[in-house]
Amino acid sequence: MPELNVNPFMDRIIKVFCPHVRFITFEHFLDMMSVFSDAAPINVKASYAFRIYDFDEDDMLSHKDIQELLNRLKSHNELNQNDCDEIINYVLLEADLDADGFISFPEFEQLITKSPDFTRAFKMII
Ligand SMILES: [Ca+2]
Ligand SMILES: [Ca+2]
Repeated sequence: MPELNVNPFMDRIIKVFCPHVRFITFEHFLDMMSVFSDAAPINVKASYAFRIYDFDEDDMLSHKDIQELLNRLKSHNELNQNDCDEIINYVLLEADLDADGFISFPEFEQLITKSPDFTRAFKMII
């Protein structure tokens, strides 16, 4: 699976899909592939994406989580810190409906369902 080896989220993907094993089994692999396929319901994709992006696993996406997400993508994109801050602020503004500074799963899900580009973006990032 060469494309998984270069994936910047590989450690998170393994953690989310196979939390108790050290190696990916074939069953886990099939699970992963079914989530990444077009047929998977958007709420299933959203739930996996949320857990993958919640790097400190506190069930909230914070400024720090989004920064980490962007850091991992940086090797693929030319982003400076100003661009990152702008993106983070924009994402929080769009998604943080109750303005507590964090994106909860319901807020994330809502962001995802109103964004038609999400499925494509998810397949691209993961
Ligand atoms: Ca978090
Ligand atoms: Ca919130």
